[in-house]
Amino acid sequence: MTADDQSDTDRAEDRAEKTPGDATGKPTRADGSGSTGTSDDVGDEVDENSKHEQLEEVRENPEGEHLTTDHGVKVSDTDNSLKAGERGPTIMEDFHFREKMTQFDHESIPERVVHARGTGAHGYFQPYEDPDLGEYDDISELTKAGLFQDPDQKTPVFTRFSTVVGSRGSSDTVRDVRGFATKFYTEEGNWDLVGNNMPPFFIQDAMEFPDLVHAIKPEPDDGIPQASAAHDTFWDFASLKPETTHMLMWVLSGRALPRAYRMMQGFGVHTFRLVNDDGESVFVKFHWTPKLGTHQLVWDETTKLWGKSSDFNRKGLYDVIEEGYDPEWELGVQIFDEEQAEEFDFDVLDPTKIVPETEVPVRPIGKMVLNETPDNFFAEVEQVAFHPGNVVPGIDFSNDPLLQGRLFSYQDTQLNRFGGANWDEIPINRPIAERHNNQRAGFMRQEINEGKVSYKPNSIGDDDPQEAPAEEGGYEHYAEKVDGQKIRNRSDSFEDHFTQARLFWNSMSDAEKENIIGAAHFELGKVGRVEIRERMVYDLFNNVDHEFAKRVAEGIGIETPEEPGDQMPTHDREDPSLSMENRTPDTIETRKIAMLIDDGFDDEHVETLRSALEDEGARVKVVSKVLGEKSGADGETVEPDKHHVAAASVSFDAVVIPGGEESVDAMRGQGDPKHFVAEAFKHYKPIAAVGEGTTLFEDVDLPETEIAGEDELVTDAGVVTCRSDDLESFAEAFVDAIAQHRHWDRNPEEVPA
Ligand code: HDE
Repeated sequence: MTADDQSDTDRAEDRAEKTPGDATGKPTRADGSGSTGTSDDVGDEVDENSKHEQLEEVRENPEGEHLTTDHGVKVSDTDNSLKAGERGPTIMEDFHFREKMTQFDHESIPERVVHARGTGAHGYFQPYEDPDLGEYDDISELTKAGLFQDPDQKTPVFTRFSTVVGSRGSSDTVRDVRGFATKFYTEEGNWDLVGNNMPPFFIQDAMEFPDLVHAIKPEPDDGIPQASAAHDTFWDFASLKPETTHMLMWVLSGRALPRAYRMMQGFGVHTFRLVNDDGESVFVKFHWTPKLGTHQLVWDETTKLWGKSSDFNRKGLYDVIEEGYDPEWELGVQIFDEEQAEEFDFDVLDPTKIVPETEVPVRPIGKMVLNETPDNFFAEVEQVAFHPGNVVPGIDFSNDPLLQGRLFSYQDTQLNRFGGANWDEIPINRPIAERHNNQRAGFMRQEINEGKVSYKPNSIGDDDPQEAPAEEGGYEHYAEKVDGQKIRNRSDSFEDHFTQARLFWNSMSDAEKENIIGAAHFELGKVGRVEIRERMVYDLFNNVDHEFAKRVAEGIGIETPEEPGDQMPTHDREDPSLSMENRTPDTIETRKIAMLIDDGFDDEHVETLRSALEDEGARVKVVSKVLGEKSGADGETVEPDKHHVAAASVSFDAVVIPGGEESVDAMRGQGDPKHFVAEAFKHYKPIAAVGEGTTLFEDVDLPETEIAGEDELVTDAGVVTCRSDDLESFAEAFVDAIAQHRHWDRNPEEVPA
């Protein structure tokens, strides 16, 4: 079943199944009282369902009900405004018209100034049970944060993924950093881990952020281009700020074109602190590692997706959850203390640097599973508001000047988006931990606080609510000693901008290097001013790697540099964890496979392939020229999921052509299946054909590719063809080819797709 055809009722039932409830589907409290949870009564019994229970209180379902006004009056006619006579003017008295139109006029709120385009899902976080998986048993020595302590406890989360630059309606698959923000509703309050899918950042100080964003956003005079860095102002800024170099290498790589949100790493970026019960602290970097591997799209594919499936990543997340494949990430930490930090050849407070995994390995400490899509995109995804300053006891900040600036900006930006300070009361933002304070007022106050006093100290209300000492869970900031002169300056320890950019370059495979060069050709090729292209190559890239700089120069019409730049480091260090090719687990779970058929398909081929692929967790979609039942040569029938006008190879991970003379002959006479195969080949995707299906591959003429002869099974650079009866071996070879994701050892340049 696809997301499109699952009704709201089914989804309500799904939720009721996931949430312990009574016969009406409404969740009941763990104590069986049936009362819906408010922030105050969920209290200390946090489990996977705690947030659902709280949200249930505000869920509304119109099934079988009358239409009413916002004030609960039943409406008799919602199509005709109240008029003085059938052909007369509309009357002011029409309260239903005024309410309906006022609501509509105010439907939009300011979009996020960055990260406007995104999607989100609910789920849970759970510490790992098995100490063998890491140093789980040590975590209480490192942090007192409650959510990490009990392997039986599941903490509810809401995660929002986003692009950064584009506006709310822009395409999903642009070249950009992706946001990866998670709100953990812990019993000690909300913790927001507001990260990205790349571990360094462009700039070192929050003061530079407005300039960075102004440079990368559409240019202020003509408002062009949308959702793209490929224009003069961005590269002008970058070329004058060598500190951007390391991040630019990531942005030019496949990391900026994620295949899916569920196939993307996440990083907290900054160095944070963990603090234990004794007030001792260590530094920490947070990492999310997707269970399904880290995978990318290719550039030509992404640009086609802008038109054919501009919601590609949004729909991808929604569909897999609705189809029952709940994506999972492992949370890991890199832990190091101040002494170790001093030994590194970079400053851990500098957010343009990573802590290489070759220096400090990542320890797995738990997992996050996303298992429920939102019901109301606006109320949940649009209104969720993150803030890196939302931390719980046991998690603390470092002095990273970018992080310090963020601690102001996020609180401030919500005032603009929500028009008031009570955004934390909106259901999706509201903690499940108890909360009591002396705030009572402001726009859209939701809570009705009892009692006479709203100040401290007070004697009238026994001085409640009381401050909590650390032993009772009160948040105490880590008592770091700070002593210095007021100074507006950059530390010398932030000066080296090229060592890690070179580490990244060295760690790439040949194919990844070619992708980076191709991306630089596109991005800088869109820059009109030659001096900007020159600065990028001579001042930045030539200080990363001389060969790289020469290759970029060759494609953008500037002289190639003769010598390496004066600041080019000479090290040849590599960190294997940086290459996505080393992050390809042996699984095809959730991959979307197109099976192209027409009437007269080989029934056995279709049946065997479908079950072999689905057994491995792939999602098989049948594509045909038109919708409506197709009959196999032996009489089986299949209902296609998509027809040619609505299906494109770019929406799939792989394609397979089963045999059946009549079916294949029909497709050989159609342009779309041939284009489908050629395009998938061009994008390095696994493609497979069996029996007569192989003749379609011969028509397409795939360069330098061996196709199976009589009785053969051949795999050549991800092209699997079979003319033997051994369907099982064919399916196995295809599954292996899909698991590799993309086949870079292919030469698709001549393919005209
Ligand atoms: Fe953000 N960022 N940011 N950012 N950021 C916002 O907050 C900001 C930075 C990140 O899904 C805004 O609610 C400053 C780094 C994500 O709702 C805003 C600086 C990282 C999201 C803001 C940074 C991020 C945001 C816009 C430099 C990775 C989307 C709307 C000092 C660690 C969260 C909003 C969501 C959103 C400011 C840099 C990640 C304006 C000033 C570094 C994932 O407050």
